[in-house]
Amino acid sequence: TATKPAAVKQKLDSDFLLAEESVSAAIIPKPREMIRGQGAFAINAGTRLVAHPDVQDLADYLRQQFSPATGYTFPLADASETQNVIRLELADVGSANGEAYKLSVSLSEIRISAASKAGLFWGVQSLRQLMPADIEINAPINRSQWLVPVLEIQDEPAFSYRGMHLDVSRTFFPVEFIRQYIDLLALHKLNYLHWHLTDDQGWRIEIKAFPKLTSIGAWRTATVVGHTYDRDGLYDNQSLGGFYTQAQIRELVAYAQARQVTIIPEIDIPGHASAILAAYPEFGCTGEMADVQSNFGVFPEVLCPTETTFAFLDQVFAEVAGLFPSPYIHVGGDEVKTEQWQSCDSCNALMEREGLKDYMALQGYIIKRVEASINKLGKQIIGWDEILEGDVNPSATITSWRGIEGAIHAAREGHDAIMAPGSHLYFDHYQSRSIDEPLAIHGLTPVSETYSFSVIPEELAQDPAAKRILGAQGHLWTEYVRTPAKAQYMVLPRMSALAEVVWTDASQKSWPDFARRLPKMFDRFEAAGLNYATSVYAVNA
Ligand code: TNX
Repeated sequence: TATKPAAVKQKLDSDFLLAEESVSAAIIPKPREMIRGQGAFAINAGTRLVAHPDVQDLADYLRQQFSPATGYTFPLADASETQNVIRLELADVGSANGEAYKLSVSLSEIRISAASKAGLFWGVQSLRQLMPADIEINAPINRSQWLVPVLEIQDEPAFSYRGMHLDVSRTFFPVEFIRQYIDLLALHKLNYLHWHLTDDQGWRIEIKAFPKLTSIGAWRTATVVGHTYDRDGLYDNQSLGGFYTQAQIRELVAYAQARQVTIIPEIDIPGHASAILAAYPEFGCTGEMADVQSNFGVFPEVLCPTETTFAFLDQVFAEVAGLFPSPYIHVGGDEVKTEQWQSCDSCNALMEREGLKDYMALQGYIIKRVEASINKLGKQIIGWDEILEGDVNPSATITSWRGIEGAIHAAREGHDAIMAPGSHLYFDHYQSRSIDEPLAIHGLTPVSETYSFSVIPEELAQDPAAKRILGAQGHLWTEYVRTPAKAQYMVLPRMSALAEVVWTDASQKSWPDFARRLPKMFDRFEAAGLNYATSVYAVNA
């Protein structure tokens, strides 16, 4: 019998296996351009890496990601090697977008090219999603090869800000979970983690100059009144509090950096200040000690705009800036109750002196003072959309949560803005009407609703201000999210929908197409041992 040339034989083998295993190219977020070819590349024990010394960190990441399940070591090969290699190369890919990448899979090699490490990293994520789902299993899988379909991808994100928020005040999550959350962002090509570190229910970041913020402010007692944290019966001592040490934060920042994720810390001021005032009542207007709150709600505790308070904030932000390389620090500014300012003589005197017409202007004054000192630390501020009411500087970026109007208004006034409307992007809401949904807050935000969100609203379609909309982010507030498993459930798969909202060009979004790719993502979540919601299949979803 005639022997077939090796390449033909490999192609026939891989076609056969393709049919057997139905190799899939169901990538989320959907790449800009993808052309499928014939056959598949087989990653096997002989597969080696070609990576320039400049991108060794990416080669290491690839091994960390692909070695546990495959058991392969992916040793380095010489750049001249053309058979059975995965090649990572820094190269121009003909796009002005710094995060663009190209992924070419042929029968003999996989090549990922990009002008930046970020681009290469996103290319590796696409490769990851082209591999069988059990690549996500954190234990050796007995397979002789891992097929990747032959194809060409040219891809780049539509928006530069692609974020997820996480509230660790209402529920303190272990470092391990924060790492897992960062991994989920990376899988979805999301590049900002807005880390809500402080609130009435707990201060979660070690500040050396003010140790009581964590020795007192990170812990609450379990009073059970009204909307308690205990509604779904998952209350335990562990969830009473905790905080991240500066050493842990540095590790998490490095972990995120290696995954192209920038962590933006939020120190929520001047409201949501109960935990601060439990530790240091002298920074409040009443002088009274507050409780670290055990219940859901918006509380009257606010910081008092005195020089002592500003000096305190300067020190806090200096330590925060030293820990996070992020160009941004989020300063909160949401839901400020003004009663304590109203009955504070020095506040009223200050308003008189500064010509501040109302209490929102007083909040604006505070934000502007804080912005000036944060700018001196080389950082920009972000604030929730309420800060717009206080006449803040256009240099402040706005997170628009009470709808999209805040962002539209902000963009027209010359602010950068991030879309964050609760209606589509709050993942603490219910995902379906199913009776089986676990306890959630507020409204109903099915994954299809999240998917339908347009980052650039019609109002801005013809407006040059549209370029000020940097992108969008999803949120996980955790009043009713008591465990990592429930946190996973609430964000998956809405995070997958968000990924497509911010990465994929609006013209290429298609719900039916997304819904066909989603089961492959579920396979991945399953393999990774993650909890996720299948409510998308519920009758009334
Ligand atoms: C409003 S969104 C809040 C949070 C709550 C959330 C619950 C925002 C800036 N403030 O304090 O956790 O609603 O969905």
